[in-house]
Amino acid sequence: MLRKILKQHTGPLTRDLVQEPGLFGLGKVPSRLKPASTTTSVCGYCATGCQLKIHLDAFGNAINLSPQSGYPVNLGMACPKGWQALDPLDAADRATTPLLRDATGTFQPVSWDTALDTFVTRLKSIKESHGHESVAFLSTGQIPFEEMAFLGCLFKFGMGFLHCDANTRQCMATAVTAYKQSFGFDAPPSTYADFEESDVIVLVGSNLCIAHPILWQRIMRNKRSPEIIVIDPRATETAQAATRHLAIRPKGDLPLLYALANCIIRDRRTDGESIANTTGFAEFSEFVKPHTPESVADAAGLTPEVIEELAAIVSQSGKRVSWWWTMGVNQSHEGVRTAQAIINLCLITGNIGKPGTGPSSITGQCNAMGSRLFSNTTSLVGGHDFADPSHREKVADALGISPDLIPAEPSFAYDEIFDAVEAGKIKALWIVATNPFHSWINRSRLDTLREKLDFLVVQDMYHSTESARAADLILPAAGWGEKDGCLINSERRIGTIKSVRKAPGQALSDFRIIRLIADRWGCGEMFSAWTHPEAVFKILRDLTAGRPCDITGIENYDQLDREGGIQWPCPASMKTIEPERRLFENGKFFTPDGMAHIHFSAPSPLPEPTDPEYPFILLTGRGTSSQWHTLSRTGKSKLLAQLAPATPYFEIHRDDAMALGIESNASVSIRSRRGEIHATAFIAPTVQRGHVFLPMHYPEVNLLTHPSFDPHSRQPNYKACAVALSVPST
Ligand SMILES: Nc1nc2c(c(=O)[nH]1)N[C@H]1C(S)=C(S)[C@@H](COP(=O)(O)OP(=O)(O)OC[C@H]3O[C@@H](n4cnc5c(=O)[nH]c(N)nc54)[C@H](O)[C@@H]3O)O[C@H]1N2
Ligand SMILES: Nc1nc2c(c(=O)[nH]1)N[C@H]1C(S)=C(S)[C@@H](COP(=O)(O)OP(=O)(O)OC[C@H]3O[C@@H](n4cnc5c(=O)[nH]c(N)nc54)[C@H](O)[C@@H]3O)O[C@H]1N2
Ligand code: SF4
Ligand SMILES: [Mo]
Repeated sequence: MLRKILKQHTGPLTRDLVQEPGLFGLGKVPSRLKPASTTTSVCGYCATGCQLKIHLDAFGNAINLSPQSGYPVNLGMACPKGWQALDPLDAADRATTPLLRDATGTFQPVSWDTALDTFVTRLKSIKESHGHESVAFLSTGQIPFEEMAFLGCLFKFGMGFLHCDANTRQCMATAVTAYKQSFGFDAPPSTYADFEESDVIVLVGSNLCIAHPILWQRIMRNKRSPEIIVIDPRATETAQAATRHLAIRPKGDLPLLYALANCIIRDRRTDGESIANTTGFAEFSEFVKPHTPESVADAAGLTPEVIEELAAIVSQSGKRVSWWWTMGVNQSHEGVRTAQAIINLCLITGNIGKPGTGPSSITGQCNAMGSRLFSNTTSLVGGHDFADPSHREKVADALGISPDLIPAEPSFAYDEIFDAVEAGKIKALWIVATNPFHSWINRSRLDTLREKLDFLVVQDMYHSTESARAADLILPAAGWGEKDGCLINSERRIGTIKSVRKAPGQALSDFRIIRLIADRWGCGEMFSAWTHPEAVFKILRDLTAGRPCDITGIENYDQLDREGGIQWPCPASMKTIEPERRLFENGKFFTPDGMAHIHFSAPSPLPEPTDPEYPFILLTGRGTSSQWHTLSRTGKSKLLAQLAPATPYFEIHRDDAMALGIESNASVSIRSRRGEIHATAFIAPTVQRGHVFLPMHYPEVNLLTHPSFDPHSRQPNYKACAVALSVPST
C-alpha cells in the first residue's frame, strides 16, 4: 500500500528516496557504488554552521568525519559535538517503527499504513468536531528548511489549520521581533569575519566558549588585539577568557544599556551620519536622560565608574565596535527592548554596516535562521507577512493555490497554544523535532495539559524522549546524516546537509513523512511539485524574489557546496558572490521609510524577585560544549558522556554554601514555587552570592522555572526566577 502511494504521488525515485533504502528494503542503489570517498555536510547542532567532511565507505555510508578545512565558517575546526555527530545515529533507542498506544496505554509497533490512517482519521475528526483552530503543531529549528516549509505549508494551506509554533520561540523570537521592529525585516547584519575585524567585541548574555566554541576561535584569530567584554552575571568560561567581565545583576542589562546611551549622547560621542538614517533619536535622547550611571548602578549591579568606562570604550572614535548577544538577552521578560537597546547603541555610534561592527544576535540551533524565513509559522513562507494581502497573493500565485487558503490572521504563540489546550480549544498537538516535555518553561504544566489533549503525535528520532513517552502516536524520523536539505547559520549562510547513512528500520525523513501525510490527507496534488528536498529548495528560492532575503541567484545544492555556502541575500542580479557579506552598508534599512527605528521603553522589575522564602536567583543555560539541550542526541555518545556529569549539578558561591552548611558534592534540594528537585553542589568561583546556576540539559531544571514572557516576542524568561536551597536531613 505504502509503495503504491509513493508511486502515485512522488513520481520517479528521487535523490531523497534513493537514500532511504529502508523504505523499499533495497539497500543502496548500484549507481552509488563507488570507491571510498568523502562528501560534506553542515553540522546539525548549533547555528555556527561548521562544515564537516564525511568519510564514506564504498557503499556511500558514513564511517567517520572530520572538520572541513576550506569552509569559511569553521576553517578546519569543530567542537566535540561535531566530531561525534555520527554517534547518536546508532543509539539503541532510535524509533524504528511507528508506535501507537493501545487501549491499555502500551505502545504497540504498527505499520506506516496504520500510523498514517490513525493520524489522518483522528485529526480530521477533531477538525470536523472542533474547527480549524483545534489542532496545532510545535516544531523546530533543527531540520532542513525544505522540511520546515513543507510542514508549515501543508498544515496551513493543505490541512487548513492555523496554530503552529516552534522551539525557536524558546530561543530567538526576541531577536526576530527586535530586528523586525528596528530594521523592518528579521535581518542579523554581521558576518563572522566581523569577529576578526573588531577592535572592541561586546558579548551580552552569550557564553561562546561553551555554546559556540568555534565562534570563540574566530575571535581568537582577531589580530587587532581587541578588547573583549563579557556582560554576564556569571564568570563563565567566556568571561574568564575575556579582557573584561562585567558581572551584571540578572536583568540589569536594560538599565545599563540606557545609561551607556545617556553617557554617549551627553558627551557627544555619537555619529551624526548614522543617526541621520534613524527615526526616534530626539525622543530617545530625552528618554535616556534620567538613566544616569548613578541611577542605574544598583539595578545593574555595577559601579557608576565602570559604566562610564564602558560607555567610553564602546564609543571610541575610529574604533570598530561589534555587539553580539544570545540567550542572556533573548530569554527575558524584557528581551526585545534589551536587544533593541543594543541595536540603538550601534545605530547612534555608527557601528553598523561596516567591517568589525554590528548588533548581531548569535542564533542557537543549526537551522533557527531557516525557520525564521521558511517555516510558515510566524512569518509567511519566504520572508513574507501573513497580514499583507499582496504577500498572500504573491505566495499563492507562486505555489499555484488560491489566496483564500492563506490565513491573514496570526497563529497563537507557543505559550498561547498551551493556554488554548488548557481552555479546551486545542485538542490535538503534533510535535516535530523538539522535546517540550523537557525544555518548556515550568514544564510540569504539560503533564496536566496532556490529560486535556485528545491526541498527541510526536515525530522524533528516538522513542525515549520525555515528549515521545507522553505521545499517543510516535512517528519514527530519520535524523541529521540520514537526509538531504539546507540549513542557514547565524551569519545568514545557507549550506547543505547530506544523507550519508541509512535510517534505521522504517524511520523516514521528516520530508517523506510530511509527503505521505499530505497524500493521505487528500491534498497531495497541491504539493505535486514538492517531490524531494532540492525541488522544494528551488520553489522556496523563487518565492524569495524581491524580498530582503532574496536568494534567486542560487542555482542548486551543488553551487552551495562549491561556493562554501552562500549568505542571503543573493538575488539573481548579483554578479559576484563574495564569501563574506554584511547588511546595511548603504545605510538603508528594510522599513518603508528606509530608516532604522529606535525603540525603547522603561525597564520593568523582575517577574519573580527573591524574597525571604525564596532568597536565591536561579540562572539556567548551557553547561558544557559536549552536551546538547535535552540530551536526546549527545547523551547517546559514550565519548561525550564522559565530558560532563550525568546527573544534575548546580553552581553556588562559596560563602552561600558555607552559610547554608552545603559541602562540595552534597545533594541539595532546590525549590521554587513550582517544584522541587535535587542536585549536586558544585562550589564554584563562577556565580555571585545569592545566585545559583543549573545547566538546562537535565530534565529537572524546568520543573523550577517561572512562566513569564516578553510581551513583544512571547519568548520565555528562562534565565531568572526565585528559589530556596536546603540540605535534606539524612
Ligand atoms: N554545547 C551546547 N551548545 C549550544 C547549545 C547546547 O545545548 N549545548 N544550544 C544552542 C542553542 S539552541 C542556543 S539558543 C545557544 C545559547 O547560547 P548562550 O546564550 O550563549 O547560552 P546560555 O548558557 O543559555 O546563556 C548565556 C548566558 O546568559 C547568561 N545570563 C543569564 N541571565 C542573564 C542576564 O540577565 N543578563 C546577561 N547579560 N546574561 C545573562 C548566563 O549566565 C549564560 O552564561 O547555544 C547553542 N549552542
Ligand atoms: N531552563 C532552560 N530551558 C531552556 C533553555 C534554557 O536556557 N534554560 N533554552 C531553550 C532553548 S534556547 C532551546 S533552543 C530549547 C531546546 O529545546 P528542545 O527543542 O526541546 O531540545 P532538543 O533536545 O534539541 O530537542 C530536539 C528533539 O528533536 C529530535 N530530533 C533531532 N533531529 C531530528 C530530526 O531530524 N527529525 C525529527 N523528527 N526529530 C529530530 C531530538 O531527538 C529531540 O528529541 O530549550 C529551551 N529550554
Ligand atoms: S560549533 Fe556548532 S556547528 Fe560547529 S561543530 Fe560544534 S556544534 Fe557543530
Ligand atoms: Mo536555542
